[in-house]
Amino acid sequence: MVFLSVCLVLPMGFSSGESGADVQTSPPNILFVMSDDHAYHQLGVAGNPLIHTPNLDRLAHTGVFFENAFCTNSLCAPARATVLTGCLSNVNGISGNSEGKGRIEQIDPDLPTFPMLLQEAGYQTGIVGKWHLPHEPRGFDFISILPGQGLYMDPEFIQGGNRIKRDGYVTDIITEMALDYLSRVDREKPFCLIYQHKGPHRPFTPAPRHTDLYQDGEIPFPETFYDNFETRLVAGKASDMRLEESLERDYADLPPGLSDNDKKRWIYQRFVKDHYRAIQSIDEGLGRVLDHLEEKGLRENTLIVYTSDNGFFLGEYGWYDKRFMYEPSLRIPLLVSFPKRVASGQVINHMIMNIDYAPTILDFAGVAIPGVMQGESLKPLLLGRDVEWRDHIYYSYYENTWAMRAFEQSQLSDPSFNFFTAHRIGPHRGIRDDRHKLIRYYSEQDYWELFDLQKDPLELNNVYQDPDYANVVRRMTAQLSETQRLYKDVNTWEKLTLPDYN
Ligand SMILES: [Ca+2]
Repeated sequence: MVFLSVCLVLPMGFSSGESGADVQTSPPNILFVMSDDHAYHQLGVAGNPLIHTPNLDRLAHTGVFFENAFCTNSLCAPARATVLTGCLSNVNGISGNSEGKGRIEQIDPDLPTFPMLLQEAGYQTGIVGKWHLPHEPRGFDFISILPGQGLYMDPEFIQGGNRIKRDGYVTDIITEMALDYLSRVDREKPFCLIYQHKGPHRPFTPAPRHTDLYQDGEIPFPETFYDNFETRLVAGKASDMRLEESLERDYADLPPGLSDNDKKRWIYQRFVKDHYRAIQSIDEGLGRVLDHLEEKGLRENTLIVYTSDNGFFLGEYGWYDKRFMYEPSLRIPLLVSFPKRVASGQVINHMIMNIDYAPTILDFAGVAIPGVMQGESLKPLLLGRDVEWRDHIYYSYYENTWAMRAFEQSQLSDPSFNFFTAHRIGPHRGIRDDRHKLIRYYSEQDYWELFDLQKDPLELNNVYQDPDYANVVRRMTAQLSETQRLYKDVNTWEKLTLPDYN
């Protein structure tokens, strides 16, 4: 494989780039925890006064809370591939969610992933929980994963080539698997455990013990709940994102006879509360895992990362789901704790992308970061060093590109084909700095948006045509082109192949 020639494994006992008092005595253990569709602001530490996340907050307080972490393609499978490879979708090969849709996609088998490299470096490696990629996990000694999306109650897991049904609630079972793995690790070798939840993904099912949480009172409605999309044409067309149009069928107990507005408000309350409730089990599970690591004396030398694959709209713009480059979908929670090396209680506001995780983990493990990885190690930031850092982040969403192209070329005989209509959101890409965000919907008659995040943090007012912003548009358009070249995200439209409809 290509990457073997570039994979330089440093001897165990020394970490890269360290000297003097910084020298490590043993490589760290890695615990990578990822939930599915956990929005950034659903954290106590992010300032949410309603949600109860004592253990996520505990992780932040014993480590670092990143205020500006972003995904690069807000969708489940692409985000997972990006996390593993440190590469954007256009490089790693996973551009959309593909299971059951007739597409054959996999992570480019020549690309290294951080678990593969850690395994080669002598780590014991395991993955439990959600995987959601169309091929078997590579680089793990132990695998127990949900098939596809998996089920919330009494789910099956794929383990050792067999399907094993487990009784109970999926988040609790995945936590038990993580605890079991941790109790069995060989203490003579470092471990890397990838511990990934299905929750709080749709259908947002809480554990039975949590169904009454947040029962009293009303979740405040977002300021943008009744957005009319006056200056955002593509967003205005995205009817599948609307709560009342997409989630009605999820709730058999929706009271009959409600007006459209009351229905929208009822669905909002129910779905947001269920989302919060599903996070409760994730938080409880994390608490048990942290307790276990502390009891076993493993906490100090374990690098723990908590994140979500993508952000989520929780009623903003009257929407659920993700996909768009707007803040609720773009921004992700990111907590990092490593007591032995990283000072606790830090808040870091540098702009982070999910391509940075793999390089960071390898860097702390003392394993050379392959040149093909597109992210940057966060290690200097975590160690409090003064470093040059990127001043903008990049985003590129692809799903449905092939379907839209096929439709335009009249190759789809049935325009109501399910995959085409579901979440019909055009591919788009853009950049965001600390003040502005530029988005290009390149298949929608080349439609552009510019937001002034300082004056308009809710992104309601597209100022792309405003003469006052002409210089910003000029500068950021050039910067977008440069960034596309940097990340090799050019001509993607042509690279995508059409599915076989027969
Ligand atoms: Ca997701």
